[in-house]
Amino acid sequence: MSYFNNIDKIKFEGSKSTNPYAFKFYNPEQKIGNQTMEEYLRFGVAYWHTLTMDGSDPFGAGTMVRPWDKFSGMDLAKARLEASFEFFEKLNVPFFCFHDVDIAPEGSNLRETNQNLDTIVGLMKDYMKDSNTKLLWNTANNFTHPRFVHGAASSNEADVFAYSAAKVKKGLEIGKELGAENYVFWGGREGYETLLNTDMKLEMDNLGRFFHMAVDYAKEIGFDAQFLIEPKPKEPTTHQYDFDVATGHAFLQNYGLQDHFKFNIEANHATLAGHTFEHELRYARVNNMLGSVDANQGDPLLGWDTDEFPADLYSATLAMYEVIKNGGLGRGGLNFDAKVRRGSFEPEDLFHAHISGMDTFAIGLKVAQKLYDDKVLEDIIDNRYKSFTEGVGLDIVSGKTDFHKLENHALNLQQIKHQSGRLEKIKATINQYLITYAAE
Ligand code: XUL
Ligand code: CO
Repeated sequence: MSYFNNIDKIKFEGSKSTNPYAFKFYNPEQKIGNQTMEEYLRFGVAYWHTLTMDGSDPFGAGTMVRPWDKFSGMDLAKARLEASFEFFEKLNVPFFCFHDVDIAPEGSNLRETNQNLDTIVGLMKDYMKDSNTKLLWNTANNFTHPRFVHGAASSNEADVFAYSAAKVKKGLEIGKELGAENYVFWGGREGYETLLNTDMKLEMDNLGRFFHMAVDYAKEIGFDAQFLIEPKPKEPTTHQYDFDVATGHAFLQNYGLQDHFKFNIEANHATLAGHTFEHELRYARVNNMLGSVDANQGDPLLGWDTDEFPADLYSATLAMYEVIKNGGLGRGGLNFDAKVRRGSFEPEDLFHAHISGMDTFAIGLKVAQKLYDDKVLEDIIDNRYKSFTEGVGLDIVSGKTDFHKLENHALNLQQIKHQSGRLEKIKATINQYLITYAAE
């Protein structure tokens, strides 16, 4: 059966095309540096937003009109699965991602839930045989069900810790079965609401134990995916243990886990943490911890995790600059953890949203590559820090000085010479590159 029968395969038609069902900037075969756009961008569809969720928000019911609405239970799961591969194929997208509960309904107990998962995963494997779309990552939803009311691996209830472990164990088995490139841990309820009833030390220690057990089990079954922590500062909990990349990095180091994980960085989570997207990417990159990206954007006027499709060219350019400097995303990719607005309820909006997101990041990639090739930011930064390449600066960075010598240097200074940061000039250059190279 066809779910999107009025839409054909989306092709690249160039920046002048007026066809809404065409890529204007994303040309999968175009070489950027030494990789094709498809290889560089590694786009993924988020199953939950595109196939599963219905557009409900804390104030209103679902609005989405979907061709699979008439089904329920396992029939609904099967219909969504069939629709998903039609969607991936028509969008020509290389990857997808899912939580366990996105693809199969929970049963009345864990055994039944696992049986449902087995059925769908078996079918999914068959679809994947005839498809170019691969699994970027899967994960366990350990936050929606009421059993996770006090957390999952950081719950006060040991039974919930065990239940969460069982779900991740199953997730790792599924990831192996489907050849997932990565496995994601987003600690939706791994945090706390109030310290008044919370043993913070035990919760964090347990979370550390949980991650070690996951690493051990993946090794035991020979699942070699890259493990990713997805930081988020709040929502649903008030305080989350993986607040941002820096906090997550410190956590991993505290618990001896830093060699087993990288980060999956989401733009909207960065904003919620009071950072820019590029800050989080840079922090991860310079610490060799950049693994993958959840490409979306927030609404600064609302301030919550609105998970909008990315359309901000400036932000996408600065994000892709970090990806290029990282030498690409390796086994990671750009997963659209993004949903169409509640008012964009027709199935065709799913295509418009993804086309727009893919074109946005294609422009970001092209412009960032040109900035990189022309060493626009490199030259500015090299020049700005040149005091550390000679004299006292070189002594500082090569560890050849101490407070005595530095005091002596400072006492003998006649005058400190500053140079302008030239921020306005830099921004004008970035605008010039955006306008000039977006469509090349
Ligand atoms: C929630 C979020 C999740 C993770 C996977 O804000 O981003 O969907 O990406 O659990
Ligand atoms: Co996400």
